Amino acid sequence: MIAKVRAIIQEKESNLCVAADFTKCEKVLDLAEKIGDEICMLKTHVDILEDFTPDFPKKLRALADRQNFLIFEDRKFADIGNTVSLQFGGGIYHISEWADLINAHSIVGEGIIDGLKKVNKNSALILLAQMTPEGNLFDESYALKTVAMAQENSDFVVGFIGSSDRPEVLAKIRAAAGEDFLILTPGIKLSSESDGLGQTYNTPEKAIQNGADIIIVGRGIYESADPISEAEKYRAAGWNSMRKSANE
Ligand code: S5P
Repeated sequence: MIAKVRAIIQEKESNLCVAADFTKCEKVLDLAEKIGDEICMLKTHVDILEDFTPDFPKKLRALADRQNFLIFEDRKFADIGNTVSLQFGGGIYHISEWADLINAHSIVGEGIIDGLKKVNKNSALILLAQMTPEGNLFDESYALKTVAMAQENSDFVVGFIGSSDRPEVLAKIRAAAGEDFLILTPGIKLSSESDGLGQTYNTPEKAIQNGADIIIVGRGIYESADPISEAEKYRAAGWNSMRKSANE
């Protein structure tokens, strides 16, 4: 999966993942179609969709295959192995049928990885090593233990969520993980105002300098009046920063 992600990034010159946090399926699909050529990944929160039907992942899968991007379902699993296996494989969403990437909290220990693996089909797992909100409880020790857990499970875990808001910890995650894992950084905006709900924002340049492989952008793109040209701006900013840091 890591090779696949890196190949898409090179081919499309895009390390941009867009968070399509709409509450209607049609809006997510419409955005995906419009910006599909600009992104390497589309991130979904399937449980915020008010009108979900099994048709949604089918349509999204078709778009992803046609426009060559991956689907990352941001479910943030955080329960015992048995429960997450039911949440991942069953319920009404059947996430294991269609997601290329999923994520989970490491706080509950390795059982969560085993539970997800048990029902896994073709997905790869991202662990949350850090988060972006102000006042979060993720510290350096937690982040580095999360990296160690990933290294023990590298047949399934392919990367981490890392935050540019604590760059010194992110740098240690990068150093410990090496190039064998991907780091995805949310909390990205070209204009870095806050959202009034604790989200912290950094620019694409800063995130890449701090060690991110992939930038995750939500409202900066989908709330803009022209999401296509905004996605192109973020794509170019992320890609140029990546090339610049590769040459340094
Ligand atoms: O620490 C995190 C982890 C994630 S996955 N902080 C985040 O913001 N996210 C997700 O990234 C969040 O759930 C949302 O879907 C996206 C950020 O959205 P934005 O609108 O603030 O760019």
